[in-house]
Amino acid sequence: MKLIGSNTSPYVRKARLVLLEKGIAHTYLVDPPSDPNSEVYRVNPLGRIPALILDDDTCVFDSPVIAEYADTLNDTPVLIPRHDALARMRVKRWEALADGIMDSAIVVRNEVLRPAEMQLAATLELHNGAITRTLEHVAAQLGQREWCEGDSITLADLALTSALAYLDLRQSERDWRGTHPNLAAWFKRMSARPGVHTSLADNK
Ligand SMILES: N[C@@H](CCC(=O)N[C@@H](CS)C(=O)NCC(=O)O)C(=O)O
Repeated sequence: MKLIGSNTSPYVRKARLVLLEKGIAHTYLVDPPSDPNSEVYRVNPLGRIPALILDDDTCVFDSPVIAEYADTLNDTPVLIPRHDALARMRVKRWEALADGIMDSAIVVRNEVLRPAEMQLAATLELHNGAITRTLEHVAAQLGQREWCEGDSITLADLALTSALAYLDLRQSERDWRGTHPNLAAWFKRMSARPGVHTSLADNK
């Protein structure tokens, strides 16, 4: 299978982290939609990455669908609980929080790329506020636990890792480590995992 993406997309990083963590053989191809010849336009009418192209040319998108599909391919490890409906919901809810941080950070990124006189302060405030509140929430939920949910790694950990890596890339002025030392310690532990380490090497 082939994962089409870009190194700066947090949704791509999340999908890639799932494939790497589960040891699923794949080719990772940097082929962003900013290139009008990107293969993504052939396989995903939305023209968005990540897109996972299976060997029979089936295309899987978007990142929650890729994560869910990939998780069914093996049990090493199971990243989304299979049988406990509440635990499953909680993992998916962590993913929604992480994706929400990514969504808001991308809105902020696009806004600050506009000429200063065209930037909407209300938009920046709204989305930076959402990120700040969500970081407070996830830090409180995590506390001193080793994993976001349950007693082993799940999609929740990989999604949050990707969201925080994106803040490092685009909002380096945001001192989330200083504000939330427990998140910083958890992220440091996550970063030592081989798959995370590989994926963070190109977070630039
Ligand atoms: N909800 C989608 C979001 C995907 C997305 O917006 N990807 C961005 C890159 S970060 C993209 O492809 N943007 C190109 C476009 O929208 O034209 C997911 O989780 O996969």
